[in-house]
Amino acid sequence: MRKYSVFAIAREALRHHTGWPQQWTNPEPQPAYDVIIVGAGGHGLATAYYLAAEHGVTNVAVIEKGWLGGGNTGRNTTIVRSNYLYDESAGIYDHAVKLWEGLSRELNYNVMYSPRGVMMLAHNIHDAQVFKRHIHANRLNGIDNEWLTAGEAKAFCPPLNISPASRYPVIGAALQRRGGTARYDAVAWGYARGAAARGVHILQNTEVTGIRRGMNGAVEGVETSRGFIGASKVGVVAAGHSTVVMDMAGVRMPLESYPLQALVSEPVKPVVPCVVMSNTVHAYISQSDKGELVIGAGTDQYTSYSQTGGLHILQHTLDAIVEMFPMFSRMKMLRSWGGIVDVTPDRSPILAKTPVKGLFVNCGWGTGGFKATPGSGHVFAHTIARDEPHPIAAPFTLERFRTGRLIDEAAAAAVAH
Ligand code: FAD
Ligand code: PYC
Repeated sequence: MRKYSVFAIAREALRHHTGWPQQWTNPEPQPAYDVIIVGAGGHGLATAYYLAAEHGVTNVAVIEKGWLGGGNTGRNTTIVRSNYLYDESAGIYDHAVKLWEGLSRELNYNVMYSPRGVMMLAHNIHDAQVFKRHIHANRLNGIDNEWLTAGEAKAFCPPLNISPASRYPVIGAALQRRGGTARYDAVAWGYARGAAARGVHILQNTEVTGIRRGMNGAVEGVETSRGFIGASKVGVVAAGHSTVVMDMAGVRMPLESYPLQALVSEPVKPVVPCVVMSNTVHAYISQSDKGELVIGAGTDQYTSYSQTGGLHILQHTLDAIVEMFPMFSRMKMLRSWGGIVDVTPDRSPILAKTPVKGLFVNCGWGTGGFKATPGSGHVFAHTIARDEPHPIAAPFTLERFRTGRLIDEAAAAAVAH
């Protein structure tokens, strides 16, 4: 015979006769989380970290369809710089550089931020004029950037070929000394560890397949490959797939997704002391702490969700690298890979509230969002926690594509698209 405790009998009697306490008789469906972040890339994890660390919002889940940091965060060439043209961009990208400077200490995790200098090569008069305009604009915003002659560029990066006989001769360069590189996976893991230590849940191998909205239109949570998970706020940080995820809530995004590729060489002793970029020949190079030359390409010319990209793009990139650095012509390439970047019409990000109550979006970083990771997470966390844009995020709205108040950074994006 089944036995009942005295307490259970008393509880049932109370419930039967009085309906008290409420939660036994009439359970209110409570959202499981205050905030769900879709996407455990650097931006999503940084957002979760700052929600917990700066806003005390710890009932947060980061939901990732693959493994954390396995998207663009784990596929990029890690160039960090803030030499963009417009004041709005200076605001967000230099906010990020300032956070990079103290990030290893903040996270107690070595993110290997290395301000070794980013040098952008000018190959013709137009390049020189564009870069000088950027230098002046940057300085007005308190951001370091300086003009180098071709000889000074070579002194800063000795393997650079500045022969006037080359097909695209180097006639000068813009140098941001505070620019540099950081370690991609350390950034993801550092933010993940910091967020998890404050109570954030990170659910990997869990794909968001739908965004549920209630009768009043507000967000109620997300459908996933493991079932429904409730939340009163959802932040979509799913680079490359932002249109797909936002479509689940009925919000159309002004984005196109393109493959973008990179490759690394066999490791060699230190030879490239800085980051060198050329928008004109579409290639950029640095050297990792393991000794590999890290080389990046332009985007493919067609939209795609393929994490590979055309072989001819890599071929073109290597032609360009060999032209700038003939001494690398016999080096062997070790591996190549691609990521999917989502690009807005003005090549600036969207960091915003949306027309759907409780739904926020952080996307459109295109080919250049790694550098922004700490700044983006920092201001996006503020936007979600306070339900109003952080002043630095305020210009990066969805509405600008309707009003025409664009932030056109195509010339500063650095990669052909
Ligand atoms: P991601 O790291 O891509 O994270 C988004 C996550 O969302 C992914 O992990 C994905 O799996 C997940 N996701 C998507 N859909 C779903 C779903 N339905 N459910 C759950 N999870 C989902 N930027 C620079 O600043 N400097 C560079 O040098 C640079 N070089 C680059 C080189 C290459 C080859 C590439 C591809 C990109 C480069 N970038 C660079 C751009 C930079 O990598 C990205 O802008 C940045 O990493 C975006 O970070 P994220 O956290 O937003 O996205
Ligand atoms: O934004 O600096 C950049 C960059 C370099 C390569 C890809 N993006």
